[in-house]
Amino acid sequence: MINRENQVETDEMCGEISSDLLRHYNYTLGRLDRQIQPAYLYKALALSIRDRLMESWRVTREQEEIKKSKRVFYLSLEFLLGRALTNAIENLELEEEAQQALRDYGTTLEDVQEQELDAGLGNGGLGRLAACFLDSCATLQLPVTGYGIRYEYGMFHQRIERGFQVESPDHWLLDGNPWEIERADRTRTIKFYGYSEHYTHDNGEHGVRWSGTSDVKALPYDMPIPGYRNGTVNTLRLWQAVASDEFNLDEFNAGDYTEAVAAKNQAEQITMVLYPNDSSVNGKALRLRQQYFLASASMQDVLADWAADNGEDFSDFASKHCFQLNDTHPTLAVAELMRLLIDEHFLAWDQAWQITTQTMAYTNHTLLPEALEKWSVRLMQELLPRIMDIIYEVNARFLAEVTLRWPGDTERQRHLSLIEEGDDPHVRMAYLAIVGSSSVNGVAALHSQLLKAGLFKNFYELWPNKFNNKTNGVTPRRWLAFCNRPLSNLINETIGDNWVTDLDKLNELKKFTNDPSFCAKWDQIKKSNKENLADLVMEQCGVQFDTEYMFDVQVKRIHEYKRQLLNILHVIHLYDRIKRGDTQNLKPRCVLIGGKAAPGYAQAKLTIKLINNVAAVINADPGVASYLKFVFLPNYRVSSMEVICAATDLSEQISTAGKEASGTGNMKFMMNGAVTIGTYDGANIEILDAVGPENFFLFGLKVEELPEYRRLHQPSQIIEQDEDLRRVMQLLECGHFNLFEPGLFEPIVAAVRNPYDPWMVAADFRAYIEAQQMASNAYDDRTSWLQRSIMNTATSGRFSSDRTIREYAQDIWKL
Ligand code: 26Q
Repeated sequence: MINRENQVETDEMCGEISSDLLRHYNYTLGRLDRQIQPAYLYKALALSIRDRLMESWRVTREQEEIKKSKRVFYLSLEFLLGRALTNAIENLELEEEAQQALRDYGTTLEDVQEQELDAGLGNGGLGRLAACFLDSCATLQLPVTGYGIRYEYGMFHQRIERGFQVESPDHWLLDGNPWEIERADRTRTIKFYGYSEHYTHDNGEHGVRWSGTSDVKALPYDMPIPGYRNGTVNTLRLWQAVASDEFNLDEFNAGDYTEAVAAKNQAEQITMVLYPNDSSVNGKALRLRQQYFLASASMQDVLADWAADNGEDFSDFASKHCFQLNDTHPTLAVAELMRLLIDEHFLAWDQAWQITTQTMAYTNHTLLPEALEKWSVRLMQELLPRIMDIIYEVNARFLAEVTLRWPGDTERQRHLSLIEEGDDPHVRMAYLAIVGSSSVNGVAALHSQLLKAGLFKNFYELWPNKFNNKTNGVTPRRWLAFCNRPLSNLINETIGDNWVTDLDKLNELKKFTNDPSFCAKWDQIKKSNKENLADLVMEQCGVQFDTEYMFDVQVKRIHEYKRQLLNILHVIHLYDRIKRGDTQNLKPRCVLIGGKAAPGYAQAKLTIKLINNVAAVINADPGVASYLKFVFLPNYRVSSMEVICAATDLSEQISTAGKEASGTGNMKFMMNGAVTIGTYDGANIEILDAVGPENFFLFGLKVEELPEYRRLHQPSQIIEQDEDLRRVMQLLECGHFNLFEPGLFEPIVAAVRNPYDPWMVAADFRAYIEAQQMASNAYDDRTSWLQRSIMNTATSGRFSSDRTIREYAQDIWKL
């Protein structure tokens, strides 16, 4: 239930937005400009809006303290928030007043919002999911706090030079962040290095303390998370590393000033930069430091609040707390909670373990083996000796349990051990998360199924009840109501506005698929959204997109398993058809690909280069222009998706089956009336199920078919026997797209021809081309296409993160 009872009158504190805006401009920011500067206008508006959040924020916090109800903490190394201004304004229902105030300055909210940099504190899906979840928790008025890291540099900025990705730092805090509040009073101390010291308490009992450490301070910054028009404002607390005085003092005593400053740098490095790899781990010590830093600061923060109210009585702690681990990245929280309870609050192991396992819950986001975190025991021993002790002890007790269940089965013990043995033993973080949690969930039905059958099979046999599914969702506020105003206005006129907090209501749109006037409006809105995207493409790529053409879009991180390459092969195939005059049935398209490649991922970077080279050939050929445009949109991020998803006709979700855990872009496109062309993978399966096969272009091998096909896979034979694929490969191999860069794309050609190609590109080519032709034909019949588009929006209710969060709240958090 959404209510407004804690909606606070802020009138006493705030005047009109327009007068506050002026006050902040002149006094807070100290500007005396004759000519209004847009960057400062944005800031003054943001501060005016923030003022209006403050009172509700305080009240939300106070009411939580009074209620003493169970609280949930969402622990994540990433929160990909994007922009905050429009989101806050819309959630507070201040749009008209803000627009009115901006009119005095001859500008609009749309223009001012462009001044805000995205908060890019995440790589992609996992980070954006955390942001959507916080939005839903605030909207559902659930007592959920986010804990994360305040990276000085977020996700890198991508630009394209000579077709290649070039990264530059994203110094997003350079001009200050009007949305954050520093909370110096809540600073925590984080230990590193040192050793475990055993001692005897006064009462004769044995105790351990972590001594001889180098400490780093964790300084929190709070960001407000407003709910949708309900007076609730939750908190995202982001930790920044600051050198501690003691840290410096030691060095000063040694008399070396420069060493001291260097040490300060080392401490503050911890939160300097977000690691930009999203699908493989790198084993860097700094990343481990980040993970422990977040885990320790957050667990100390929660325990300090508890101890302030309850002293050393932890008997009720487990019933009042839940910690949701966003992948294994914050999993050291399991060991850290044990350490704090045992070493600092003097609980016995068994009580501490019961509290820990009852409060922790783990979400897995990947099946790719290279993305499973493992940390070298040697590294952990050195950096976090006391934590390593605890992990060994957890493992010993766990393996004893395994032995009881399967006596004498040493093979199974070896497989289940938290430590992967060998020359260089490693801690298996997913195993620590499973053993330390009461819930383990995947992020789409297929994914959760595959976890039980494959990766975590042994654990599933041991604890079948821990395992569950929570299919991802996205917030319908940002991803429909705010990013697609024209469409949401039409929906409001047609079925009312309850859908914003009850997305299943969109089902009522089904009735209008045969209403010509409704369909005409739907068509018109898509067209005008396409004009916005065409403007962006012109500005960023210098290519003219024609809004009559089908807009065919794939935006996501660049990875081989996501198969941007398959998309490129289709584009080359269309180009080839045009060049050889096979244009019957060929319907015009604008194809857009966007996304960042991890800086160390050579094949992904080469894929970007190939897109740009193919695009250059296609867009330079006047004979092709009436059928095909192709671009790579640089620096894909949250704020570009807000324009893109509203303007897309065809959504590309074409991963190799079993590789995409869920996908969430697929849901944003669907909500905005795009039709999916996709494989039977992740949440695509549930999208297909919701919208029906006539409104989805399904193709490709299924998970259960893959092993057999892999065994027999002979790409060169497929190429030989498929005239179209042969011609496409011919164009690639003869250097048609790299006349002056000979051999450049050999690794890509080799990948397609590789009989062990893990991504099975050649195997799915024919099915993909046929599905694409069906999509083209369908688009050509505009009336039925509109029905498909409406049906996609109408059946997207299940993919609201409100639904997902209700499931977490009920099944895992027990709120
Ligand atoms: C780990 C260790 C060291 C450095 C980096 C990392 C790291 C960072 C980010 C590993 C993975 C990620 C991000 C993964 C991710 O975004 N996964 C996606 O999660 C989505 C939300 O559940 C799913 O929809 C996608 O299918 C999944 O790929």
